[in-house]
Amino acid sequence: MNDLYEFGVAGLAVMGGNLARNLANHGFRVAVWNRGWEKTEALLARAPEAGFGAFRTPQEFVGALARPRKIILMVQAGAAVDACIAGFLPYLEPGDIIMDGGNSHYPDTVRRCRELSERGIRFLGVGISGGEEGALNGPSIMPGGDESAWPEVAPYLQTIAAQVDGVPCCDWIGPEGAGHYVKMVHNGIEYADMELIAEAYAFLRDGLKLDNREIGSIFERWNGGVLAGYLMEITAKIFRKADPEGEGLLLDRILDAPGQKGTGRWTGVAALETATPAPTIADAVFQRFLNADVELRRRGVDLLPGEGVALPRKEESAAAVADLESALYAAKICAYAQGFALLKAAEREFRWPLNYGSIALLWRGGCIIRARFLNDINAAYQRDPELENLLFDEFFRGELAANLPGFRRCTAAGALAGVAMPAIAGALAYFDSCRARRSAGNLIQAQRDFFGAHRFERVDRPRGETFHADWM
Ligand code: NBP
Repeated sequence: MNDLYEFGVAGLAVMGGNLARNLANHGFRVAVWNRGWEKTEALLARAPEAGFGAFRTPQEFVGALARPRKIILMVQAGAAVDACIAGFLPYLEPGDIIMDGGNSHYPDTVRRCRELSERGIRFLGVGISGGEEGALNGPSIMPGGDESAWPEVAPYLQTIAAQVDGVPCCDWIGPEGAGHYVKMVHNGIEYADMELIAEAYAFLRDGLKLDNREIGSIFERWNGGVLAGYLMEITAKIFRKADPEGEGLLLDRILDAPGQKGTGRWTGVAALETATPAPTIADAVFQRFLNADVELRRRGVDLLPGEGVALPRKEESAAAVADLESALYAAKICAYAQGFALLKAAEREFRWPLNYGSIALLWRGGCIIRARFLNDINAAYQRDPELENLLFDEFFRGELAANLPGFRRCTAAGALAGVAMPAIAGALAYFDSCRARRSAGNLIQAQRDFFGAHRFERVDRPRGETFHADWM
């Protein structure tokens, strides 16, 4: 049995290849397989020291693994995952473990968990964040599914994960699709974080008319404070990257048409499906669509009016920049509050018990949204594991109170200057909606009852008792 491999990696593109190397770097004996041989060959050439066992067929690959077999799939989400499972199944035995480390949509993971458990195979949906660099040096790992498999794979996954303060950024999330759901929400928050930073850039560039050097040093300074995190750090670096093909900054030569692969959209859909307000995350997705429509915007420049009101001159812009920092921080708190509300919705909807504080901890390292601020979120859930909304935590209430004047002034300034800042403005509206003693929902109810006899509740009667008025 000694010549058998202890862990199998299937799918050797950037993520799988690097994850396999990460495992080998930690001393694990790893077998690898890829549908086509080219990627296997390239990996063997790139990492001869890893001692991989490389196999050409699913049968040889599965046969080379010690039982219970532990195989992580690192292939394209969707049909490729089902194809791999179908290819391995004839050679697997009850008790074997398949992990899907790709960005699979959580309903697919729920389905695969159920289908495979009928065959006695233990399936895990394992969210992995951190891109190719994270896969090699320590990603954030979010495993969910058949919990009986967790003690057997934990020594591998927790060893290769990022470590922060001696704690691995990998812990058990919950049943069935919980791991991939949490990864999806991570990506939704990532969309929001990126959009908020991009809106700050737009405000500095188009509202305050600062130049790239000035904007870069502002991001650099912010990365030393409450906004510190990986995205802020790489943003500051982007402002130092010269165009290798000519004069000036590379950023100025990049077409302003953002792409997306769909996980942000899934988060927006999950918010709609679970009736969870997540406007900042949804705005981030919508804004990518709108910005990607370069042709529409080109026509809009000619057709639409809208000269903004000039903001303070450059020399007097320090106060506006301070307000922007407040707005960015407060909006970020709102975006994370929405993300954690989505996790709470999953707990309700799917009966997946989730540990919010632990989820915040495993996002502290390895992943794209890693930031100092996640320690504060963990502390909030330590204070109250059942916290209804992150905004209600005492620490965050204090932070919001301190930053609210700047948040409001900056949002107003952006609107006056004609700079589109939907995520920042939407976050402020979310905040104000969460604190509205009396919303405008009474008028909506009146309208609904007027045109559709949908009935309404009265403030002076018990909840649940409904009324209809003769509006004419
Ligand atoms: P890709 O998502 O580009 O997928 C390529 C891999 O899928 C290749 O190994 C390819 O094999 C394999 N594959 C395909 Br396509 N169809 C297959 C099939 N029918 N049967 C078996 N294998 C098939 O790879 P990646 O960028 O390394 O990402 C892997 C997973 O990790 C994805 O789910 C991705 O969303 C996720 N992820 C990626 C990142 C990132 O930064 N790239 C970050 C986090 C998560 P072939 O060589 O034979 O074509």
